[in-house]
Amino acid sequence: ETNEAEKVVFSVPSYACQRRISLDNHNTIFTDALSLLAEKAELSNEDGRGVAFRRAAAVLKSLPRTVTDMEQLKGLPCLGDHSQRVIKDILENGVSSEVKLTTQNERFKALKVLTGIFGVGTKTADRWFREGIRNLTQLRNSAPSLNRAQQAGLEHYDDLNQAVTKDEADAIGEIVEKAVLAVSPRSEVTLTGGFRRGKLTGHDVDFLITHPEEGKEVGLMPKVVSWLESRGYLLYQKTTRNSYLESEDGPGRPSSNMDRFERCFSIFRLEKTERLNAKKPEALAENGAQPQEDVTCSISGHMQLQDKDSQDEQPTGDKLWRAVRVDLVVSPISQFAFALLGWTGSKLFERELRRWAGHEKAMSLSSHALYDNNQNIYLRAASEEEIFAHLGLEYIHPFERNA
Ligand code: DCP
Ligand code: MG
Repeated sequence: ETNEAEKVVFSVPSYACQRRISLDNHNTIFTDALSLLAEKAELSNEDGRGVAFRRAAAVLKSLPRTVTDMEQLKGLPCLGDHSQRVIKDILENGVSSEVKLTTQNERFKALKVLTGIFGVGTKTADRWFREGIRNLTQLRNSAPSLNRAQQAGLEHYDDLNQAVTKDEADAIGEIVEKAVLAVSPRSEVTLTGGFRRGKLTGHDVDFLITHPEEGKEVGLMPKVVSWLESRGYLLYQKTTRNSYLESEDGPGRPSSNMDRFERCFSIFRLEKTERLNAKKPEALAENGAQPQEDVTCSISGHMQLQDKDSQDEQPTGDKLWRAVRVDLVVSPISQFAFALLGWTGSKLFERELRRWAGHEKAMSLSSHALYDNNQNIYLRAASEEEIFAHLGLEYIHPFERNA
């Protein structure tokens, strides 16, 4: 009977956007290894190799059960020689020797720590590594010039490298919604990114903001940011303005994958409430705060918590707040479906959608629009379902975009 199971041959379509990939991954032992090797490639500027490993991992994520025999991989797409060697190594030895070597590699370890700082990319991390910097202590002591983002990133390093929970994402969602409705009552806020795909944790929280009336979203971001800033919710923010209309490459043909929406990269200061920090109910009691259903998101809650600022100075060692990375994006309603699809991810799912559009349909997909290069027209869409239909793809629910 076990023999029977081992003979199971899988069939998988070649583009990740044709597959339903839930969070229920039966092959983490392989996909963790392949993802780590993708990361190693990306840290070495070998992007092509990185994508190859990510595509291989996405094939294994889509399988209905654990791979137990190399025979089962016959006919599967995206599994190159290198990925197959890694899988074989794990099947035979329980671990991949290449992964083991990588995790012990000085450069890999250092670049992981350094690129873990918000605002630090591979190029900067690599320069620091070549200057002999291997960790945060050495970085702090060598005092290279840091930009404002990197300073904030270094200051909040531990918080920002601690996973954000869904509860924390929801608490921030309520604050963002309050801010948006305060400055523009009919505007709408949507949680995107990994949390929209059903993930229970993430490295940040992503929101898309729009207004039901075209044009009314203009000027929204600075007002939202001011509202948040004046109430002490932002530890850092940098807003980049919308450059879509002035871009020369045209909406259907963006020069890069980077979209041109007005975007705010921020670091939120999130108060730890009873709800978010059930382990320390005494912390609130000590500060004289009344336990409340939803302290974080009420104005009164914020006032109480401001009182606590003085308490932060006390040598309790327990911070009463944490830093969380939050991305805000504003889209006009006419582009909302494209922005939602583009900001829900996963990154590989997005890349595969664009590859499918270009190679299979002669269309150009971005987070702003879909252009048909045969008919030379833009294809409108008011929902994600319509975009999948234009692309000739079966609709894939966000929960199944975890490629
Ligand atoms: N995205 C994009 N182009 C960018 C930035 C992001 O297309 N320049 C998309 C792809 C991502 C999504 O937006 O899936 C959100 O970006 P994140 O980096 O936050 O990725 P996730 O939310 O998927 O992961 P995590 O849970 O780690 O935050
Ligand atoms: Mg995210």
